[in-house]
Amino acid sequence: AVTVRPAVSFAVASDEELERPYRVIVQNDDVTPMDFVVIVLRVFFGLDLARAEQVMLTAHYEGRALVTVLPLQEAQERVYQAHHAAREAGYPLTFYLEPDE
Ligand code: NFA
Repeated sequence: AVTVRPAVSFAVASDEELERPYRVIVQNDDVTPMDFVVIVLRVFFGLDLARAEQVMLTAHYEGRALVTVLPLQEAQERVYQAHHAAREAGYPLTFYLEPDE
């Protein structure tokens, strides 16, 4: 039998790691329009309008805000999609992840 090993094993997370909860944080910037931030929070992270506006304003005034907590893999996928949409629109909107303990 042929055993295939990942060439970069450090980049491969275990199933357990992929399930660990991570905080998705949105970072303020001076360029991305407020309306665009609200749309991204609603479309990619499922926030309702009131919550999306609240999170956007918190980031705007405090520099960053908690968006949601998701398993690592899902968090990574949604951040990737949100970054893709923002770059396509020409905005620097940035999300990052941190382990939720
Ligand atoms: N600070 C941005 C503006 O004034 C709005 C923004 C909020 C951007 C939250 C990124 C995150 N247009």
